[in-house]
Amino acid sequence: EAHAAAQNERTFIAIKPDGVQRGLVAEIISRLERKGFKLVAIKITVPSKEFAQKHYHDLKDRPFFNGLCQFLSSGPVVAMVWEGEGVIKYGRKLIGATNPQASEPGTIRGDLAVVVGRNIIHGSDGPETAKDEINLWFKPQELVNYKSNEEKWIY
Ligand code: RTP
Repeated sequence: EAHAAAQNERTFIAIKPDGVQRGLVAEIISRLERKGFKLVAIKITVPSKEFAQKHYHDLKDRPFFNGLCQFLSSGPVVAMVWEGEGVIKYGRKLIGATNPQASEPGTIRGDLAVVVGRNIIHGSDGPETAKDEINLWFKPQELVNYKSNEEKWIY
């Protein structure tokens, strides 16, 4: 009760084209759902290259930027917003280190991916990027507010 505001924290998580093509959508959603986080927005979309460049604008000076944007726009992406206390930071913990060779077993990338260029999933790295990425990928009316019956057992 006292932490009601904290429970409304939101992050942007996307299953990249490799994760979708490999049939890992349900597996990934399941892990976030079983943890106790709440899905408040979801869609499948093929982003344009321009859109991918906007999403990854912070990385525009990196050598892999072009290939990364090319890849993100190469097929369907499952874009989601997840909600819950600590979801930004713990979401990244569930996802695992950027390079799957360094991701711990038990994490999404540790269990399901092998190389950094095909690491199947993205998660916002902080409150500011979470806000920006949610606004980039979703219209406000695509975010759904609801109470789940399980919340009183999670919090
Ligand atoms: P993400 O944003 O996708 O969750 O990844 P991250 O914060 O863990 O990593 P970041 O450094 O922001 O990199 C974004 C994505 O770029 C690709 N990448 N490729 N050396 C490479 O070829 C390289 N380094 C990064 C990865 O797909 C990474 O997730």
